Amino acid sequence: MVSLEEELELSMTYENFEDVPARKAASRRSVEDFNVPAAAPGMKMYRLVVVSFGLLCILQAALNISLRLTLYLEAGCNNLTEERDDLKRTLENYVSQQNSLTEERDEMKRINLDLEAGRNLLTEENHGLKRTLEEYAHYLQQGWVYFSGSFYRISSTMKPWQDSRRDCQQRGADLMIINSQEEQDFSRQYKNIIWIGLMDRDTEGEWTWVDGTQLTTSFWHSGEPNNYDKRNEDCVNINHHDHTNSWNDAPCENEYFWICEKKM
Ligand code: MMA
Ligand code: CA
Repeated sequence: MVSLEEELELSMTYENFEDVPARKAASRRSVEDFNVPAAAPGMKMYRLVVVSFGLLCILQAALNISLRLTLYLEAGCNNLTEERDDLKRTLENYVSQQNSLTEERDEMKRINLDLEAGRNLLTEENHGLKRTLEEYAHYLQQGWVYFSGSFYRISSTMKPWQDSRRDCQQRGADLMIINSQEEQDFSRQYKNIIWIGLMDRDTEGEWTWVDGTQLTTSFWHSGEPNNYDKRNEDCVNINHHDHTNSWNDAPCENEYFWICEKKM
């Protein structure tokens, strides 16, 4: 900006180079023009006010923009936070759902294993029952008589005790072992003298069943066992069918009928 004094000075400088009368007139005019001392400070103030106002406007606009930007960003941020929390919840739900599914699957696996084991047991049992059934069918077809868990067969020929036993063994059985009053009564229905699976051949006086067990409940006829007439009577038969106590000891070489038992 050029001050008034400077302008005057410039005008005076021009006078040296240009047309002097014209310069003089201009200089006079200039002095007249600037001869209003009250107008300069007002103008300054005016300009200052305008500039200040402008600056204030710019500041206000900047403040508005920054405020709006802040609000906008804050709203966006809140939205994102909500969205993130939503996603977190969804993820947690998925995780817990997956955990419960995993547990369910493991439980199913255990149940499946149990069921498989159960099925295997049943299959085994089924095979066992099949074999038993086939055995029952077999002995019934061969004419054996079923009584209280065993099949029995009376021979149609007579043999010594040892040969009788061998015959039973060849049929998958052995000579009869009597364990109860019921079995004893059952054995008395056959009216011939019949060998049973009892003897004291190994140790005299120590009566042993063919399965290796010692005699406990006995049904000796009165006076027996007696090794009659100092004979070696080491094998036992059912002799006195009309008595509950029907057993007699006799020489093993004697030939009698015999009764086989197949325990089922
Ligand atoms: C028969 C024989 C013996 C038995 C007596 C009992 C004669 O012999 O069976 O073993 O002890 O009878 O009288
Ligand atoms: Ca005897």
